[in-house]
Order: sequence, then structure tokens, then C-alpha cells
Amino acid sequence: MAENSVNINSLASVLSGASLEETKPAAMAAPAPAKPARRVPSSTPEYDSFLSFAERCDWTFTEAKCEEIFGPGARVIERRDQASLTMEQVAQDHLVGSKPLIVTGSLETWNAKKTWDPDWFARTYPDDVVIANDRAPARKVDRMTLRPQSSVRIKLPQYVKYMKSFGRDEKAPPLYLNGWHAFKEHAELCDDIESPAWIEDHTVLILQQIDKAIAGGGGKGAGGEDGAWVHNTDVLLNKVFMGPAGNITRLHFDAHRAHGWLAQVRGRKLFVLFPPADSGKLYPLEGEATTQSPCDPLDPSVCERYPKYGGASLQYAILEEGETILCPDGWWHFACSLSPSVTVMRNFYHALSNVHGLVGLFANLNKKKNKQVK
Ligand SMILES: O=C(O)CCC(=O)C(=O)O
Ligand SMILES: [Fe+2]
Repeated sequence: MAENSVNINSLASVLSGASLEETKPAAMAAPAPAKPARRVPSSTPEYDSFLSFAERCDWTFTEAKCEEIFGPGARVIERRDQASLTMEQVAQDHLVGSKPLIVTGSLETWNAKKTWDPDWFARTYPDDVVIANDRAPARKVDRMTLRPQSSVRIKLPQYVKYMKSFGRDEKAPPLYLNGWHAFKEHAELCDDIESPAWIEDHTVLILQQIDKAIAGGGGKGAGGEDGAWVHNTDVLLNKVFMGPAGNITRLHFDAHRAHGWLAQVRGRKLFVLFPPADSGKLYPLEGEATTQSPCDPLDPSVCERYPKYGGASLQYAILEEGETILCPDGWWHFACSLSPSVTVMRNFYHALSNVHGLVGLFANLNKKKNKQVK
């Protein structure tokens, strides 16, 4: 690596807390337990809330039922068909305009839509070892409570067997294969997905400029090899999330002003979003790696526990198989699988709306590195 290169692992792990444990293996449980289902960890408040929500829905999750539960002030996120959208319009109305969107018919041409399911992953990558967590994203505050996040390192086929056997009568939360860097490990997976045609994604262009600036025009780029640093960094912004119903990503927003899209390849997921202007009503936690809220949208007593929460503008949707949600920068989001699920997520940058996040991130990393060198 060139002297002025930055660690490519930094980017993905700082944008979302999902994979924090991956960079801190010391915090994990003993490696490779034979069967994670045999562990008897206690439940978590968020899983208890999910179970009570599921009971209230009779385990039949619909947006109409969500409306009853979230109340008349809640709004369903706008849905559009991919065929009716242009890149310019989405950039203007949703990226610059900061408005979430759900797009139907968005995975029609993806190979992943035809082939990817948990069994396919198990068959295709039988020797992969992955890390699954029972609370997400990782929070420092969890370590100070009686119920810290628990993680296991497990062979992929074993995880798939576990997730398929996980039932609704289980009292402990399901392990979540969240923030898996599958595309970094298996470059061929990139051919199975497509960048949505309606999203103006300038990440690679911006990274190329940063690479030039950091490398000082040396020709080899910040990673020492032509184009490799840009490619490796870009690929780390794509992640796979897989697991059974009841996997939860608690309320947070992605760091460094990243926009995100999440494509539902298999199964269904509930998303609850709040606009950036609601931050004051969501009690942001101090000292976490990314911005996190203790408010749990599925907790029936959330308004009593957090009085200002009741004044926040909740938006929700059930993301159906084949749909993609666009979550603009700074938007708080909570996600919860309603059935066995496979999701692809990408964080990305767009020159007219959030470029400063990416530039600032690298400027900071580079400053820190130069300090260490001196
Ligand atoms: O669990 C999910 O689908 C959401 C993941 C997410 O928002 C994140 O990792 O930043
Ligand atoms: Fe996120």
C-alpha cells in the first residue's frame, strides 16, 4: 500500500454500526459453536417488542394493521413503479429533496432475484465463515447493560440451517447475519445485482477524485495499484443481510451523510423512518460510533418512555420481495424482518446532495493518519 493510503475497512464500518463486531473480534463469544440454537441467551427489549407487535398483528403483517398500531399520524412511504421514474426526478425530489421512496418492480432484471436464497448461498459458499449477531447495530451502551450483544462465528451452511429452523415460539432473539461483506469475498456476486437505473450514484467518480487528491497525482492511486483502491472501497459499500423473521436493526441513521438503498431479494421487512428534523425527538445516544436512538417503534410504551417521540413524523412501509427502499441521508430508520429475508444494501454518494460526507470522511481519516506518521 502507498504511504498515504487509508484503510478500506474504515469506510464500511463507520457508515453503519452493523459490522462493528467484525472489527472487534475480542468482543465476540467463543468461536464456532456447533449449534447457535442451543445457546439460551435472554431476550432483548426490542425482540420482546417485536413479539408483542406480531401478536397484535396475529402474525399477519399488513400496512393496514401497521396503520392501526402506529396511529393516524403515521404515513405510508411513497411507492412508485420503476418504469415511471427518471434518474433526474429521483435526484431532485428524493436525494436533494430528502424524501424516502419505495420502488416496485426494481429487481426484475437481477440474476439475484432468480437464484439467491439462503439455500443457494449455503450450497455456493459451503466453506464461508460468517458472523451473526443477536442485537444490531452494535451499541456501546449494550455492553454496560445486563444484555450485551452476543455474536457467533459460524459456517454459512450451519447458519442457513439455523435460520430455517428458527420458529416464532423461540423466546430469545434470532441471530442476524447483518452487514455481510459478501461482495468483497466473492467478486462474482457483483454480476448478480445492478445499480438501480433510477439512482444517480456518483460514488466511484468521487472516490476517483479523492484517490487522486490523496495520492498526490502519483499515478498509482491511494491503494498502490491502478483503480484497485477505488474498486475495493466501492465494493465495501454493498452488503448482504440475511436471517429469519424477527431480525431487527434498531433505530439509527447512517454516518457521514451516506444515502442508502436496500433491495428486498427474498422475504418481507418492515421499515420505520423519521426525517432528519426529528432528531431532537428521538433522544440520540451519546458516544456511539453511528447515531443511534433508544426509541423502539414497536414498543407499546415508547411514548410514555420518551415523551417527545409522540411528536415525531413516523413513516413506514412493508418492503415486499422485489421492492427497493431509498433512504436519503440523515433519515432515521428501523428495520425488522417479517419472514425469512435476504436484503442487499448499498450506501452511496451523489454530487449534488451528500458529497461532503464522503470528502469529509477521507479528509479526517487522512489527517489522523498523517498525525500518526509524524
Ligand atoms: O436490517 C436492515 O435491513 C437495515 C440495515 C441498516 O440500515 C444498516 O445496516 O445501516
Ligand atoms: Fe442504516
